[in-house]
Amino acid sequence: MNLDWNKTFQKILKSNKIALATHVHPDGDAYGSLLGMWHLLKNNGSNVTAFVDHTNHNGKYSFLPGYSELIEISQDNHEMYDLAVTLDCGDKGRVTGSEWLFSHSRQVINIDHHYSNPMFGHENIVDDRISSTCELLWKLSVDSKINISKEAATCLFTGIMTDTGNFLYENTSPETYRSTADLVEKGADSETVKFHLYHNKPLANIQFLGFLIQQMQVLLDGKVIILNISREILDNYGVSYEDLDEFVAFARDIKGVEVSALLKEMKDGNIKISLRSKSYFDVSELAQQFNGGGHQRAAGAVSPVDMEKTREQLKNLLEIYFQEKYYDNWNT
Ligand SMILES: [Mn+2]
Repeated sequence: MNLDWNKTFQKILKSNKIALATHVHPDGDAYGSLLGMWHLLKNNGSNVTAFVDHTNHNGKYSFLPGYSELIEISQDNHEMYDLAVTLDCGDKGRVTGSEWLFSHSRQVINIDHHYSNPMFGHENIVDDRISSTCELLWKLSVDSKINISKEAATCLFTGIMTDTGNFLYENTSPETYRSTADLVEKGADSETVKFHLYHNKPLANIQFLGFLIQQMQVLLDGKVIILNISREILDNYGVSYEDLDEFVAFARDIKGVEVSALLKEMKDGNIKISLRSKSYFDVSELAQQFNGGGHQRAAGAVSPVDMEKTREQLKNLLEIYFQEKYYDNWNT
């Protein structure tokens, strides 16, 4: 671990009034790192507030300890913070209440693991080789010898589980397993996490999955699957935004598929693109073609043109990538 990062982490521990935030449409690593950091700082005696935007959220992560203490971001809040820490945010625009947060804090520290992170903080602890922001927080805590409470451990454990796809993805290193073992030893409530994330799926989601499977488009000799979801369909099934991740992962897991894409019509008419790949395709590069970003195996972007045009652009780009960059992988 970079020595400067430990210094930066010490600086957070010594700061007076701290605001924490994560990205919009938070996932398990976002909530896990936000609440994990909140518990670490509370235990350290810091004055800390964790901010969220719960709009369009179904409370999938409301079992996490400290969830009810999260504060909704509000433009009416005129407090100034000595320090803001952003967690798991791949760029400044993805930070919840980004403008408000940057104008109400004297300094911003960016803690993240996205490969395309442009280092938007005054100081940055960004390691794209690590599985999750939660694993990074675990490492920073262990190196600075601060106490990890069982509440903090449960939160960090959750982010590691979700960002590694339960240790299936190649971002899972020996250190990832060590961090998880250590968190369980420190009291992480793995049973509760497993129940809420994997054994408690809403029936509507499974029915929706049935619909998606019926209408999925198999392209490029079965190497690619595209799923598209109109606003109307999503409303009809009552499936929430944060649950869509598992559907795109489901399509990627099919034999022979390298890339899966989910195109979702948003309220403003733009199309949200979620991309996943299995073993060699760098989908963050593909997402960048749509001004998005992410990781090599999971990335996303927003397209300003309609569903039909977005799908055509995506199809054409995929074809070019497979013919040029990934030609050698074609028959594998
Ligand atoms: Mn993450």
